[in-house]
Amino acid sequence: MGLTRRGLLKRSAVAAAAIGLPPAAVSGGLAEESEDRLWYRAPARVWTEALPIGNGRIGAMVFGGIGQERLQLNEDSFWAGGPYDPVNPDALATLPEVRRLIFAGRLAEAQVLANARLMAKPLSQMAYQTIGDLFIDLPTLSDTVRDYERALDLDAAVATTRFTAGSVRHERQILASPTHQVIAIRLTASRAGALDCDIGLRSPQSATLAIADDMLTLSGIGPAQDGIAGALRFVARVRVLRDGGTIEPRAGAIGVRGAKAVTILIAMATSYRRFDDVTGDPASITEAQIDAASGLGFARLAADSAAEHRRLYRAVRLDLGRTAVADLPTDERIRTSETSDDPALAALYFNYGRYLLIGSSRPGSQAANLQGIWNDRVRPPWGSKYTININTQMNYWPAEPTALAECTAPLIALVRDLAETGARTAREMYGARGWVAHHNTDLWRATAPIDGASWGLWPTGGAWLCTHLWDRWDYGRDRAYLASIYPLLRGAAQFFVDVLQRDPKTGHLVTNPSISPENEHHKGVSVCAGPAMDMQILRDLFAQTAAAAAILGVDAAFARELTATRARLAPDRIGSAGQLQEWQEDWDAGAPEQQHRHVSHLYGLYPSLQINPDETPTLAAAARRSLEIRGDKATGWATAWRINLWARLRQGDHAHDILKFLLGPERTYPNMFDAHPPFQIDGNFGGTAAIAEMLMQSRGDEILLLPALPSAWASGSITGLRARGACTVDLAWRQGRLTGATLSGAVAGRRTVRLGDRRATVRLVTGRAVRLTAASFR
Ligand code: FUC
Repeated sequence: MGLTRRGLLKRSAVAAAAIGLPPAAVSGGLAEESEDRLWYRAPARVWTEALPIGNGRIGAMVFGGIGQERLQLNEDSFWAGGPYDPVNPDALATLPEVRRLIFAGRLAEAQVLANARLMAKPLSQMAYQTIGDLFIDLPTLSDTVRDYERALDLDAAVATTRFTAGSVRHERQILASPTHQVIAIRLTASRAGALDCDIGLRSPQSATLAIADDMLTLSGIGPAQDGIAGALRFVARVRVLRDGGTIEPRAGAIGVRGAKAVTILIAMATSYRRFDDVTGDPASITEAQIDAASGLGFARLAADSAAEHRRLYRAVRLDLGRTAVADLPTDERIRTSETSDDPALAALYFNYGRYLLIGSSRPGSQAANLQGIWNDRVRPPWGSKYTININTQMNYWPAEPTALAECTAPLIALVRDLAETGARTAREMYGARGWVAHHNTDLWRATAPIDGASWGLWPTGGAWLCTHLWDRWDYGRDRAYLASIYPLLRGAAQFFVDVLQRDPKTGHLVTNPSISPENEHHKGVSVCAGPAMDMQILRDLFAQTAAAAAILGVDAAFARELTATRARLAPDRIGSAGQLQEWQEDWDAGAPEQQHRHVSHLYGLYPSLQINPDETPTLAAAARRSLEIRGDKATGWATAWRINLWARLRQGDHAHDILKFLLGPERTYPNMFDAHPPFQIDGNFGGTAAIAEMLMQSRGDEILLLPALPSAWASGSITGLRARGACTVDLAWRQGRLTGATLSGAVAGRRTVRLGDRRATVRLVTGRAVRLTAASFR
């Protein structure tokens, strides 16, 4: 079919030249087409074979059918329910008794009481929704065609479908424009007059469809859930523009006959403005978007959209080498990946992760939820919402190191909202100042504990999110930004200053009540005081808040209070199996699920920098022991977390073994979406972060080059990685050895660069690159 891919990317050669290598070091030749693509020889039969496009806010899953094309459609502010606020009115009065029972060791009783009187009502949160589907029926095409191929070009952010029917070559290009806020579809036929199609919209929502001339308008209202009425109005508009032929209304569709080409534009919006305001006007928003895009033409839409996508996507280039397997269609590569030698598949997974983050989280959009923005259900798994005891955080792990800092804007905006809704939960549930968020939130920014105490009674979700706000500072070093988020850190820290309890057994300060997400220490019992993860998160929160106050020259007394409170938090402990203890007491060995997916107590090793082989080798060894006991294989996201942890322990081959499992067919669907299972996007993002973590790590002013390079990636290069301290790092290696590195900093200063046990001290000067070779290290 002439469709297999040959040679490596031109840009890899350019990247190699930029760090002083001959192009041959990374490239086997020049290619005319992007290597960064997923491609297939048959249409998608199921949703997890379809290909995602997205502009952060709106997106579609493209099936690539022949006689019928299907685009499943999403808009990221379309959720069930409406503004609601679920604090349990009995909680504040019940809290002292729950605390007392926990400190008395009567944990099962405490859990029963917590379930009865602390948890939110309703007990669940609202679910993210699908808008519905666009169908393009092509009645004159049979399903027997030649030279079929569908692909997703990650660099251009375009999904394509191509085939030959009779003597006519058909082609479709589909994109979600970040610049013009429409999904645009271009259908062409190589012979004038050969294109016949009927374009229709269907929705599982309560909605009506209007057809007028060249426009379909679907208007509806979101569903109710758990007694919360559906409050969001939504509109999806489709405009059909043709080159040649005729256009006519048909039953529930717009018919085009005898065209040479057809352009279809889709706009979608809801009435959501804020968690407490649903007065937006989706009818006029979508009308204006469609009108503005209609005059531009597909070529201009595609060029603008690709340029804006590439501004972010091309910031990083990764080459891990290439074998002949890389010529195969993507689904075949995934199917055989656990036994094949396909380093380029890991690079594709990394590129896809960055593509997915750009496509599901951009300034002005909602934060990427459990499925990014891609969901075909009205009752999706776990509501496709924000689980903030790991999953939402993992979505953003690759953002800073892989140069997508801009994509964190929606997460920061989410935390800004939580600081408002969470202030009420802090006050009414805990009688505390500041703000709190438990293990889940949704579009309405609900913050009270849900789902039952063994999942939801965990007060540190918001505090963990705050560490992402700090990381944005640490990677970017923008003081105005730090000033803008400081009140959020302060409020999160304030809450814990008010609610921490003195453990009568040890005298340390601990959270109470809490859990170690979502693990049971005894059969059926999770509630406890001071799980290791809480203590670790609070050490970060207090240190980062105090550091921010010092940098900004504000709140000196509060910063001192935080430093003093931090010193009284219960320390990490090592248990009888040599493991890092998950709880204050050494319950680990008797806990019912030894291989539990969550590895909450290892937060200190990754993503936090508190535990590391240099400064805390004993704790790092204990963390390793815990990791060995937990095992390598888990759900998608939990597998990805383990890879990051092994990378922090600098065990490249072990990390790579687990990565192989993540990329295999049990944890990766044919469309490369992560399989929890079912689909959950966090594994994609955690895997992407892990690949970066294997190649480069940074801590304070230290940068570690190739800290966990596996033997399977003997030669390769990466450009554009970001280290803490506003520094860009390019690297190349051959036969497992560094051949060149380039550091360039936006902030001047000294950096210690490490290669294994050797070090090089580098003085960064703004705007000037520093080049290193293996010989630079002593
Ligand atoms: C947490 C995890 C589950 C799942 C859910 C969305 O509850 O323990 O595995 O990922 O979030």
